[in-house]
Amino acid sequence: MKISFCCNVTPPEPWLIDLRAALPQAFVTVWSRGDAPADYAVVWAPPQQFFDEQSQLKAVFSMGAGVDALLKLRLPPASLLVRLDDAGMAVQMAEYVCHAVIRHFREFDVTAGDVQHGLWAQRPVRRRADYPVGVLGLGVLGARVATALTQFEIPVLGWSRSARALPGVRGYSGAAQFHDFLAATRILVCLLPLTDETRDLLNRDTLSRLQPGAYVINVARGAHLVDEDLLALLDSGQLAGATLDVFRTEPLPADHAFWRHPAITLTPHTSARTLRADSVAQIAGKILALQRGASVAGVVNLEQGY
Ligand code: NDP
Ligand code: OXD
Repeated sequence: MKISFCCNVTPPEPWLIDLRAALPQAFVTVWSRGDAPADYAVVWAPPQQFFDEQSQLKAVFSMGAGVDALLKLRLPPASLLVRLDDAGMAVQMAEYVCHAVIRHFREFDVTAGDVQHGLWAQRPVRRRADYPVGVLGLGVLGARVATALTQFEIPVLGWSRSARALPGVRGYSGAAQFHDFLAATRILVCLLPLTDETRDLLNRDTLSRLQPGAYVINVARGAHLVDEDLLALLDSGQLAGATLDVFRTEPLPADHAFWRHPAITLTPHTSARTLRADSVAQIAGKILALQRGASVAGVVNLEQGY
């Protein structure tokens, strides 16, 4: 069995070592032009030429959970596209989002600023019931985040395409319930995949439907959010602030207004990192399952786009 590795954002050698250790029967190489056909590919942001040459792949394994960039390419018609299915990302995402929600709800940034100025000032106590958190997307990551948030006794709502029942989470589904979900949300978390249906979903109209003084946390993809609309709503005071981990252009250009906006906290696409050991274990297990003719989780539905 031959596995081709194609990724130029991380040194390949540690991945090759781990893949070879997990699949000693496999021949694992870094792809170069003109290579012989491989059976499986492990990729992040490959060039189109990779798929044009490797047109007989049985399965393509994404080194991330989001496959929007891969779906812009022409994939081998007969190959499965398999995304990372948690692989250690869900707990990181839960840490990141809970931290952002609590930092905002408890006004820890304001207190830190007061302390820096030598000020002993206790903030008025806020009621949890006044800060319902709405999670867009209740998949592998969104469900973990929503469930983690319930531990803090904050009201938690979730929105997904199909109805999802999670203990302690008020579920909304489909376009018909989207506006009701927004109207009931004060802190909005985006964990949707980027598809034709979800691109630009966080815009002036939808963000204006949130409760007054709402807070936005985008950890999914930059293109979910219309940057100018967020800035306008922050500047008008309709929104209280935002924590952003993902951007339309990454790295975020040095002259982008998000860098300097006082109500925006930003991080460099770091909310849930791909963990090599967990990812290799998951990919190797799935390759063995496919070799046995078994089905695997995380196969992307190409029509839905996630
Ligand atoms: P999943 O595919 O497991 O979950 C997607 C969820 O979104 C599902 O609940 C799905 O509904 C819902 N959904 C999709 N389209 C719609 C729609 N049109 N309307 C309503 N709901 C919709 O994805 P993951 O949880 O694994 O990952 C989510 C995204 O997080 C990734 O696509 C990626 O972009 C991003 N990500 C970001 C990272 C970072 O570091 N910032 C790291 C990893 C991922 P249903 O349940 O009905 O199918
Ligand atoms: C992913 C990501 O999709 O890192 O896994 O954003």
